[in-house]
Amino acid sequence: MSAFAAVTTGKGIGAIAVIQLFGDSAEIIIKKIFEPVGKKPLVFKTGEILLGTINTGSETIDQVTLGCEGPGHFAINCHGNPLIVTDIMQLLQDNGAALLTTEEFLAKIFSAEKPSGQIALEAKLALLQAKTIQGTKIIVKQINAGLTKTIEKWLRDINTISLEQIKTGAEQILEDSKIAKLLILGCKIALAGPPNTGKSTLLNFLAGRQKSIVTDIKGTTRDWVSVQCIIGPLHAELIDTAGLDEAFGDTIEKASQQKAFEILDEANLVLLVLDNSQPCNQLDNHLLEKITDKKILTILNKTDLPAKFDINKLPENLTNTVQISAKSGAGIEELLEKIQQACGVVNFDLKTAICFTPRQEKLLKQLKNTRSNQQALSMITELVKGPA
Ligand SMILES: Nc1nc2c(ncn2[C@@H]2O[C@H](COP(=O)(O)OP(=O)(O)OP(=O)(O)O)[C@@H](O)[C@H]2O)c(=O)[nH]1
Ligand SMILES: [Mg+2]
Repeated sequence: MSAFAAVTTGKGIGAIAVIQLFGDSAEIIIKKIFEPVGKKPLVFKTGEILLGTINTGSETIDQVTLGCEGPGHFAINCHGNPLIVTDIMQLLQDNGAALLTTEEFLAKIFSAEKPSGQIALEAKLALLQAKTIQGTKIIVKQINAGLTKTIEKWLRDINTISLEQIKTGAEQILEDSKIAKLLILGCKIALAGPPNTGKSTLLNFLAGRQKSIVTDIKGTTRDWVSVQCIIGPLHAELIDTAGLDEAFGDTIEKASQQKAFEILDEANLVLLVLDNSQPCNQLDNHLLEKITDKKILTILNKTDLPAKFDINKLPENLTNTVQISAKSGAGIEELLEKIQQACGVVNFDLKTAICFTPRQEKLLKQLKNTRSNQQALSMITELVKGPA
């Protein structure tokens, strides 16, 4: 006999909070702690809502409505004061319920609903984490199309398809998943470059408010500053960093530059902001070395001033450029387009087969390196059914 409980509304103060209880012994627990108004005999019918109180035996904790969600599944709608919620959770635990996080709880409910396979179950859970509507759509498409369809085809054709085809297919899914991940979980975009090029001005323009301090003194930004913004289908965290220049020297500047490099390491895309009104020698070698492996979009800023920058002198990996004036907003539309292109999300087909959990990713990586059809078959089966 077991029961599981979780708070399924958001954390913090609210008018109401919902605590859900599920499992073989859920009904027994509810009978112990819930008293209906009017002391009617307790009969639970799926879909019914009862008004009553939650009691410890010696005292009443709260007046609640109790939703009968299904056999052994209840929703206690209590008042949203976190202290009341904690007391009810404690009472449920004292009566034998295991306390779970929302995700853990939903995983139990979804598995009990017997979804049409492991991928459908994982999709339901992954939907909770998606940052954009586009992201939720991609996940939903994996249930009846996308990943599921590809796997079903592999299984159907397992005797005729070559191992090479399966391996290439797995590789393609892993590649496409990198783009889908940006759409589902959001992306980090770092603004980097030499001091005084207009990184903070650009961040403020994109944020629509004065989030970062702007001055004409080199080294104004020290600590990093970030804002969340929507760029087409992307949920992006834009991060302004300290200007990078080897000539700089005090301890604080070194620390802020170190932090800037750490941010660059984690970024999905680097916006390298250069000053179009200054000559090319502003490019710092140390910075160039640090971003060799990154996706880079080079921004030539301050186009409202006379140009001194020779675009032809840019190294090969920096030639994806866009010209803007962060001060006037000229070129910003093109910049937003180019960010989406650089992230590969323009016209991304939502039905593309992708993986969206670490379990799926691990199995696809194994599949990519598999050496026999037999091994491939067991990996594909595990992918669709979950661990044996
Ligand atoms: N004319 C012109 N000036 C700009 C533009 N963008 C920024 N500036 C000016 O350039 C100076 C530096 O701007 P910031 O945004 O602080 O530059 P930064 O790259 O963040 O500088 P650090 O934090 O020192 O690395 C300020 O005086 C801005 O007003 C632009 O598009 N045109
Ligand atoms: Mg700055």
